[in-house]
Amino acid sequence: MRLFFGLSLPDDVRAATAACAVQAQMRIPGRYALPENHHITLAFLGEVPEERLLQARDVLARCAESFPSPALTLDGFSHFGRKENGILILRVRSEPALDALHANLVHALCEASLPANPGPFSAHITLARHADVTNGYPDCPAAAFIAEHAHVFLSARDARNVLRYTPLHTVSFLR
Ligand code: 3AM
Repeated sequence: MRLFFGLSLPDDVRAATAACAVQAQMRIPGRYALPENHHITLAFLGEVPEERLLQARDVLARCAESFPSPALTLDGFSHFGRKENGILILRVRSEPALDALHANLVHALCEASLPANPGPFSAHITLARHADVTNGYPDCPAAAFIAEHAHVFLSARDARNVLRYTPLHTVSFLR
């Protein structure tokens, strides 16, 4: 099973990111993600045997329980890669910064002999791939929330071959 660790968005924030994506589509061609798939990746594992899922959850739980619930702010559009064919994202600011959590997760995954992609890490929400941002970005209203939970997500295609990110396990941050 293909797994990653991440944060889900509260309904009002997801509505805001969906609205930003609608605005962006008028100016920025690309392959847009389903709004229900909008999320913040903390660490990407990749293929993990099903019998190791609970070990992956325990790694996330141990790292999250010592990390204060992060306060997150969406910080406008940006992109990774080339302007003509890149990944359209919303930048995410976090207090405390998620970089330390990402580094702890990668370290703990390696210690548990689970796969981990070491990065580079930059907190973001992916809106579209193969995006052409040469005409610039529209405005995106600010949105903020506190994440109290993190999830082990399954990345899998459904019966209609649509990619879905499904939270399989939920763990709590330090309050
Ligand atoms: O949408 P974002 O960027 O948050 O890009 C993939 C997505 O993140 C990333 O994992 C999330 C769920 O699929 N991803 C996919 N393959 C990856 C890889 N080989 C990867 N991240 C790092 N290495």
